[in-house]
Amino acid sequence: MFDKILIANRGEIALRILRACKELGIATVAVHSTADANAMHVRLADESVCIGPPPARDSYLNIPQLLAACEITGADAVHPGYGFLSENARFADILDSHNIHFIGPKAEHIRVMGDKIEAKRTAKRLGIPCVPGSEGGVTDDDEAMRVARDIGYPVLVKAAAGGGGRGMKVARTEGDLVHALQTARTEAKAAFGDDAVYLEKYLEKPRHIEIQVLGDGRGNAVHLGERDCSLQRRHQKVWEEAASPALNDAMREEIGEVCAQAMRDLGYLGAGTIEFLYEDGRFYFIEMNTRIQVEHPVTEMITGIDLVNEQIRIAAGAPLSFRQEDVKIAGHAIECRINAEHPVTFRPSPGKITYFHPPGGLGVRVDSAVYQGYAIPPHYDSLIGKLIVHGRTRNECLMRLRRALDEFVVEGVETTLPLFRALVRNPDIQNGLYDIHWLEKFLAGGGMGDDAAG
Ligand code: MV4
Repeated sequence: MFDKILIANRGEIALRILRACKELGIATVAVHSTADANAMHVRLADESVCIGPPPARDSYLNIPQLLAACEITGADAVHPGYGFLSENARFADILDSHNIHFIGPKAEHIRVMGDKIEAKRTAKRLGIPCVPGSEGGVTDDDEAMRVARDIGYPVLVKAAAGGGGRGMKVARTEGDLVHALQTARTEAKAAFGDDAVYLEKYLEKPRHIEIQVLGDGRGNAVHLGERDCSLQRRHQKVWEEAASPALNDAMREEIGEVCAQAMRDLGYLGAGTIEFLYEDGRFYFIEMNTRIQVEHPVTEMITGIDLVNEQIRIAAGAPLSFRQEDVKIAGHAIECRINAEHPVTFRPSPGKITYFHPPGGLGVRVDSAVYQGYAIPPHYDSLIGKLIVHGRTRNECLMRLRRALDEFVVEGVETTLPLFRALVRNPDIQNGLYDIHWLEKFLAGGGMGDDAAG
């Protein structure tokens, strides 16, 4: 096992990783920018190193500084959390060349999944169902038109280097397609330095359902069920839940086993998420994430499995601590991402938290790195914390969530708490009747009512 882990992240995920390390008896190193000198992850770690000025590219993304911090402290492994360097294959390679363990998948798998065309090719080869579309990238317009005619309009042009919704264009007619290809290529080149694009059938009203997997890198892999992340705004997840209101046990087992078998065949190591669009009873692979995700607690709450603990143990060469047949899904969990943003305009609201009272009680978990008197810096994402609630049934979970949201008090900054108080009382949400467009329509249609006045 590792002796000392450097946590190359900040905020609530840095705390989440610290907690897992402490429970494994592993010493911890926090790194921080000058803007984060008073951050909770710095206070709770055994040691800390300042790695640069506030902009992430100069601190949390600064590889030479992170290597120096490992060298100074003698850390033998790095946990990247999510965002920042978590899906940077070069970082994994560089750490390896310095004999420092990267707590994450093999660099080759990070690289393959980072290229959306390669990811889809790999998924298809492994027997994972994919959205109908071009075999690999499309280079000329005639070829694109042939593919589009074949799969039928509407089609979606996606950037190979994209992901998370960046660089996508819908084409509803042949005329649209030529234009969509042109703009998608230009935008992809400007944004990612890679103008490769591919074509997919555009699904009109899918849900976003993702499967959590864990592999030991030696052909053992399991799935931990799904998370429904359909409630998003501008490709930012807002509310995540497990189980998906759209699936039954048989469907879960079927898609889960396809994913677990694919990860066995790939020799996948670590935690991963296989993202699908789900429409009319069918799953369509879109992307794979090779990191721990923000919404991982939802899976932890329904399985009782500590995903970060597993990540650390697997990276140190240990086998998985359980088998597929040991995984039992119990009850329902919902996560709300509470941001320091205006609940209607979503304008970021950094600043000092003058009062902070998180909810508690049975089935309530708050993953947060803020405290009363803490000043949220303007340089990073606006996540204040995640409220995760568990119940024996979805209805119990909703009632408990309503109670927990009403208990939660944050003063000094604007928060998205009022949005969640409206969502938990909404009939569509209560009935689980939503797709990936539901939240944007709710917000555009004045779903927040009088709160729109501010
Ligand atoms: C799609 C799609 C419809 N059809 N692909 C957006 C983010 C990226 N991960 C994939 N995305 C989509 N891909 C096909 N073939 C619709 C979306 C999409 C979306 C997906 C998940 C959650 C929210 C979304 C919001 C808009 C579009």
